[in-house]
Amino acid sequence: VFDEVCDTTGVTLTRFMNEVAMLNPEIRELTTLFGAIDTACKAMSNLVKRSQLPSSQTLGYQGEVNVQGEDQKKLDVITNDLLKRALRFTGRLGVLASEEEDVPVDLIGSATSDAREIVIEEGEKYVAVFDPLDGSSNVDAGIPTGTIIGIYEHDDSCEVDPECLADDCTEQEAQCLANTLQPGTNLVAAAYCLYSSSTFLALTLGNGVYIFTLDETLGEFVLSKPQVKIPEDCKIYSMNEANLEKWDAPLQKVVKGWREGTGKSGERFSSRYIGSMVGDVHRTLLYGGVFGYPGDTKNPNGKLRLLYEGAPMSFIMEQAGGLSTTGKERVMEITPEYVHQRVPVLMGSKNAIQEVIDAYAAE
Ligand code: P6P
Repeated sequence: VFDEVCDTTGVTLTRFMNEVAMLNPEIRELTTLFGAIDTACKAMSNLVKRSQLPSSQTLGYQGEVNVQGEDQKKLDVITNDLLKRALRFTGRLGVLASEEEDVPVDLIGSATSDAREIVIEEGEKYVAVFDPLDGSSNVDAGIPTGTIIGIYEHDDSCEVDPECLADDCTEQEAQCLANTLQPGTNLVAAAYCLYSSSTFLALTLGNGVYIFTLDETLGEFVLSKPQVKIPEDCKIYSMNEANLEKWDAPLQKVVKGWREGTGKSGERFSSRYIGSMVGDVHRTLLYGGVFGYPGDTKNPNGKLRLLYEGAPMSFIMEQAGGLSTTGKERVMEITPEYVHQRVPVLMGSKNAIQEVIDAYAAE
């Protein structure tokens, strides 16, 4: 369906979504959400760019610590509120969860200070999970940063009695009722915005990956790469090698093989790592390679969050013909037990990731 109408580069994201909605009426509400994401990404791109001006009020720290225990930069808070507002006013979302929020945020109020305040309005069809500004600590150095978004449908699989919302929901019960504990295989859409040499918006609705580039003269995202496919072979790996000695033995073996040219491909790989997931994943998607944040002896589940980093990026990677694994299982098949759960991630070119999977299977 998409190919006939949406492979023409230059088409704007607005027109792309309108044509997809015309051909697929059942996902019309989903395309409305992307109108909000389109606007929010343009606004966040502008905020990131202007944050380095002396006159900017968005520099520095908010003076708060978020649920991750990280010093919240002003930009983290501003972009989180911006994206929350943009999504909220579509009226299409029942709940959303963000890296910067400690529990899923109802759309009626602001961030719920207590899980019991989650209000799930009947009729809202979607749940959004997002990291509003991943890699924000890089902004002050002018290194690319990005926004990661996953969209789930409300599923009524949660057996918790909603009555508990009135008085004594545990956080897990609230997360269950908020439908934010779904595996990546339930994602209906995923997207990232990359604030770099250009501003890019990559998305999948489950039928391939489309990359749009912001044309600032038009003020519109225009389709620049339809039906993106990641090269099956590659010669790039992208991980924080300072942790190598703490990785699992099978992974150490494979990475050393890539370094020395003694791996399956016989090729000697180069290392490229900017320490900003969206930038590293975007390069991996286009040039081929393996991006990873593996688990190690200090952090067995690595650093990246399953719900709003690992799963949405894995969906995009798989839709582009790549693979995404923890080494032992497919990232998209893991059901989160809590909203900020971390997950080891190794994603990218099919043949290189298969080499990792085989090494773990052989241990
Ligand atoms: P390290 C940024 O802080 C981030 O969450 C991801 O964007 C990035 O891939 C990773 O952490 C970098 O972590 O430990 O290598 O600095």
